Amino acid sequence: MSSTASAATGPLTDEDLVQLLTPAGERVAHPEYDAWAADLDADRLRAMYRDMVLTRRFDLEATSLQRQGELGLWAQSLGQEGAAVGSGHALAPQDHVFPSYREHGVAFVRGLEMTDLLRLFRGVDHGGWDPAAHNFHLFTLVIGSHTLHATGYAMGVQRDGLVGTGDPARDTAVVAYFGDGATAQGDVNEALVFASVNQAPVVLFCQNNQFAISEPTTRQARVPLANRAPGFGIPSVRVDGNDVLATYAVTRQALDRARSGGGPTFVEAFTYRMGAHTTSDDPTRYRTAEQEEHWRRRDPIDRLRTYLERTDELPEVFQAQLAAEADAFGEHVRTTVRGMGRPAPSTMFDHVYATPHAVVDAERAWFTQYEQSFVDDGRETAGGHR
Ligand SMILES: Cc1ncc(C[n+]2csc(CCOP(=O)(O)OP(=O)(O)O)c2C)c(N)n1
Ligand SMILES: [Mg+2]
Repeated sequence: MSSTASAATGPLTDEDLVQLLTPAGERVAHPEYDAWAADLDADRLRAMYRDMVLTRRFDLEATSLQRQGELGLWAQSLGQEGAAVGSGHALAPQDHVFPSYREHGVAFVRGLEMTDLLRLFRGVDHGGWDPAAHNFHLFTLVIGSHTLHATGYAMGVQRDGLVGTGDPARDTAVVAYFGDGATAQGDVNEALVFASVNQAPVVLFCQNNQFAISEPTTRQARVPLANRAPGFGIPSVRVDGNDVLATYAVTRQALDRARSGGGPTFVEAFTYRMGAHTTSDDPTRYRTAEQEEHWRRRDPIDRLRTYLERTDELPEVFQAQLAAEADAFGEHVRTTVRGMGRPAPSTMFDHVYATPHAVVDAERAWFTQYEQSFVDDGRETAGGHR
């Protein structure tokens, strides 16, 4: 891959990455994956461009809302929109997604009400939406644990006879998204064992954004992360995650294999977390401005925009409409979040379990008493903690 060739070796090498679009926005041929991107006409590419732009707008609004005290925390997906939107577009309606906490672009493509994602980060509920509404399961913050849930779910799909029937509306795949750091967790390795021996219809999609908080991928592996999968008997592929076309093509092939009964695939989407780990993190403490600039020049949105401009497929009217749509969307996000209010702290006990639970009841009773210790004659005491 000469166009982005770097001196990096080991887990950061870019020599074997599947790429269909160079950082300069040039379409390059690929003997295997061109066929998997052949259905991407100009309309579809503009739709992908729109999804990336609106995902980024959502992400930036959420970051601002955290800074204004409206959210407790936010995990940005800045720079990873290509990997999320490309893979999201490859999904069929009946496929199931098990995200970690940075898959905002996949949520957008699946059609979620995006402000629902922010309820968890505002602390107004435990992070719930109906997973069955869009086959998009809940965000998982316990690193890697959901790869087991996804693999188990895929084994269930298999047992329900929803794999390899040849009916494109019936055959179902499951995809689990996780980070580079997660590949070092026991849970992910156990998921790889179960996925392999059961030939489960699951795509294990690793977003290698080069960091697990401050820990670079070079501290997690000496070889590309995708190299781990063949040891479990799972085929793997490394893709340029900032190339939305290539990510689409690679994921489409992997999902097709899963749905048709060909078993699991491990996809490593090589990308870069352009923002901080979360709003609580300061990446200037552990990486250089030069490195950030290097990756800023590989921005996935710029890359597709350049390609569409080069091919004369991005009319000004489309750009203007998209800018207006992004502004309206931003306004919607801000208004909705501010309208979520601040429920009484005691409501945090309400939906921990579906049925009454002795431990939760005891904690609620203790908390109620504690809260009341700040109240004097029906009025809050001066210096009360609220
Ligand atoms: C089991 C577990 N261990 C540790 C943590 C703390 N933690 C939160 S995010 C994170 C880094 C995860 O890195 P990676 O898997 O690369 O995902 P990324 O945040 O880069 O998307 C860690 C260690 C956690 N949430 N869960
Ligand atoms: Mg990471």
